[in-house]
Amino acid sequence: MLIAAVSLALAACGGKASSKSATTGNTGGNTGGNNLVGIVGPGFTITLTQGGSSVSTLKAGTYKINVSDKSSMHNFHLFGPGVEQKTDVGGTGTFNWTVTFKAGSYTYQCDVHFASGMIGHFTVT
Ligand SMILES: [Cu+2]
Repeated sequence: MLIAAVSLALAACGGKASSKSATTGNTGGNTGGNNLVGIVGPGFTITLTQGGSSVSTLKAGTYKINVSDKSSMHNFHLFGPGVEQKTDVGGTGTFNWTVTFKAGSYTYQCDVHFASGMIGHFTVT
């Protein structure tokens, strides 16, 4: 009886969480809200995603960014109005940044290889 009730509760929760995830683009692994994921390396790639999709526009506000720097020859550098955050080129690791975006244009890049295409842009409105 108790087990059945718990299973029902879990099933109800699961359904709710997945429908919320679909509408907000939440990555699910974080606490919810404005969560972004930045990854650079191990190859010559750099990405910034929200809910698995590349970020092209965002609403102004405060965001949490989980950054994974997977290469000691690249870095993840995010900059724009009021924001200046970067990892070390020679280092690796995962980092949690909290940033506040204002209306304007933002860039994320590898400082060594942006001219080779390791660069992305998005607009905050
Ligand atoms: Cu690089």
